[in-house]
Amino acid sequence: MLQPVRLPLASADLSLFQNAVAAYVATGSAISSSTFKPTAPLLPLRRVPDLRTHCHDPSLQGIVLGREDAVEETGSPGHPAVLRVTPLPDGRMRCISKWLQVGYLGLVFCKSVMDPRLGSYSKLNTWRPCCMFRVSVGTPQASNYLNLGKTYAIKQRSFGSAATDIPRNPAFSKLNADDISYFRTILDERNVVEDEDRLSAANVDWMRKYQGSSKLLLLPKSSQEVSKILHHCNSRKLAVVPQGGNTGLVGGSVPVHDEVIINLALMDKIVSLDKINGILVCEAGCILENLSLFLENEGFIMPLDLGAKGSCQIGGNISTNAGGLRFLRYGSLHGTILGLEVVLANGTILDMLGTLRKDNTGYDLKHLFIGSEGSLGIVTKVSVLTPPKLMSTNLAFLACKDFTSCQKLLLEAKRALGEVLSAFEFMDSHSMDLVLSHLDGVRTPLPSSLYNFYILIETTGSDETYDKTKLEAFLLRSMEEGLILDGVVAQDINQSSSFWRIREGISEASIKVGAVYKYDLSLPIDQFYGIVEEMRNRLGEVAKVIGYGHLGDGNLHLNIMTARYDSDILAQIEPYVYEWTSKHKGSISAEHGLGLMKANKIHYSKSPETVQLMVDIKKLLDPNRILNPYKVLPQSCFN
Ligand code: FAD
Ligand code: 2HG
Ligand code: ZN
Repeated sequence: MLQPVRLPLASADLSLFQNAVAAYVATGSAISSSTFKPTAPLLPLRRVPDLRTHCHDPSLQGIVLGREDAVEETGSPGHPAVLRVTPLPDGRMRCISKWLQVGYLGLVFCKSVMDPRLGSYSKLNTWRPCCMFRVSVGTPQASNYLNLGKTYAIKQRSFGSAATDIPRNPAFSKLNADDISYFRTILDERNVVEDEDRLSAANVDWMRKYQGSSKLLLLPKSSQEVSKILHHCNSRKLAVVPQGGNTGLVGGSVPVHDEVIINLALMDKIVSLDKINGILVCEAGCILENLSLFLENEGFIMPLDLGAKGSCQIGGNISTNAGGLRFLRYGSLHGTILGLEVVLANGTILDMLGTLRKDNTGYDLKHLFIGSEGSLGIVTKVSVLTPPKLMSTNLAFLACKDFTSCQKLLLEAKRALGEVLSAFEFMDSHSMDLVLSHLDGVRTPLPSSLYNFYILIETTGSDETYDKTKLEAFLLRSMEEGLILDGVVAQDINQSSSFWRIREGISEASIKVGAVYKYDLSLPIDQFYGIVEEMRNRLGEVAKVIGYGHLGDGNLHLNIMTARYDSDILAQIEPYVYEWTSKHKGSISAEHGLGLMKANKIHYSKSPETVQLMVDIKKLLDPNRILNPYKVLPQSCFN
């Protein structure tokens, strides 16, 4: 059993934090009073679930938190950081990052302090904030720790990014001083960001695979501000990239060239909750996990949950039509999003923010924006139908001998568990090994490397005894039939978090190996695992190939990891993987979208006539094509 370490955050800690900030500011280094307000009220610690999964190692020396308010001020909007740090004997800190991003402000809590003269540690009775830092890339000078007056480096791993050779569209203007002056008249000055560190964070994606060179990040606070920005950009033909939490996996959320980045992190207000019907209205920059926590207090849940919940924004979720872990039970966002407010390329604010379950008056235009990846408009407000929170949840972690057993188990689970089945997630033993070897503190409830496939089955219902009995009877029967070889049911919330941590940690582990090629395929269930085996045979020793995903939705995540990005390896993977998917009547994007990565591959999943209609819609809504250029649709369609 994992033993969480509890971190009390007393008000004294908070004032120490403020003192540390003030001291840091006094050194005159990268953080200045214009980029960070030491007197800003600090929010109560909110990421308890993450702390729980990160703090089970009793030898842990410290925790770094990118505080939401600090993060907002330091240029990584929407990316709270939860990092583990262990001091090394020479006084440097080793960081095991979860969301380490350039531009983060971090705070280290320690139970021991290093005496710089003796080079040893004295133990403290309580956790206390001992230093803070700001993450930037490269040299030690650029990456600062303030710890008892010393500066330390954070080593960031870098494997280079994937090459993209898309020429800049010459029809776009270049940003000039007048544009910046204009933006300063419509936004708060500090929300017109030219700071290099903050821009480097916003220019690179979560995988550090796609990188742009934008010179401007805008942080609007209202739909009217978004409208004024777009109106100006459209009349000046300045290209823009809408950005949410920047957790997208297809290169859609970062510029390709010098597009202006519009990040909605400051539009994070909850507008209303209809407590009878469970209809939530909020701004698009709300972080998914914050919405979940808010709703859970009110007796509801978000119909959507995914591993990036601590950073992704609901506007980003809608724009990618994210699937995630609850899709099996609550379905697509096309069903649960009741209304949207969207700002069009020319600045028009389109009010489609209905809160009705049924409304058949004309074309339901909101659907155009769900999954359009910022290419048709910027989503600014959202109305979501949220299901009631049910009190009884069970989670089983199971091992299966072969893929056929997994497949049969899914069918049986649907039949036997019916309405209480809420997730059916799948991973192969290679995925499990990857997590165990790259993420600290993750432990498997079942012997690893003994089985080939693992399944997580979750049930959610309203009657604890009934639900448990139902699940146990199903598990027993499946074991007798040989569909399950081994399994364990979580006994408490800590155990379920640790089971979920394995499945949700696969993405995080995949970017630690080196370069990663990610494919997110919808496939008929009988073909689901075939491509993983084929790729493994095809690539041999040069790559690690893993398969996992939302088996209950027919959605495979095929991840291929190599030491570095390499065009020869890519040529062995693509177009093979797309051709295979198309041949088996699958889709080349089940849930992550096309972004930059697959804009030219759309024809593997859509007919020429369908693509042409999409191009016509794009031309109608965004005639200057300023919104997220080079993404989603092939450039050749516009020539
Ligand atoms: P971003 O990454 O910032 O943007 C994504 C796209 O949406 C871009 O094209 C951007 O231009 C556009 N966009 C963002 N905000 C707006 C807006 N307000 N208006 C218009 N366009 C906008 N995805 C899944 O579907 N299921 C999963 O289970 C899942 N798990 C993940 C786990 C991890 C660890 C990670 C890193 C990613 C995962 N993803 C998953 C992918 C990603 O989190 C989702 O695509 C998410 O919905 C993106 O939200 P975001 O706010 O980070 O958007
Ligand atoms: C998941 O289901 C996400 O874990 C991410 O969709 C998949 O990283 C990936 O390839
Ligand atoms: Zn997924």
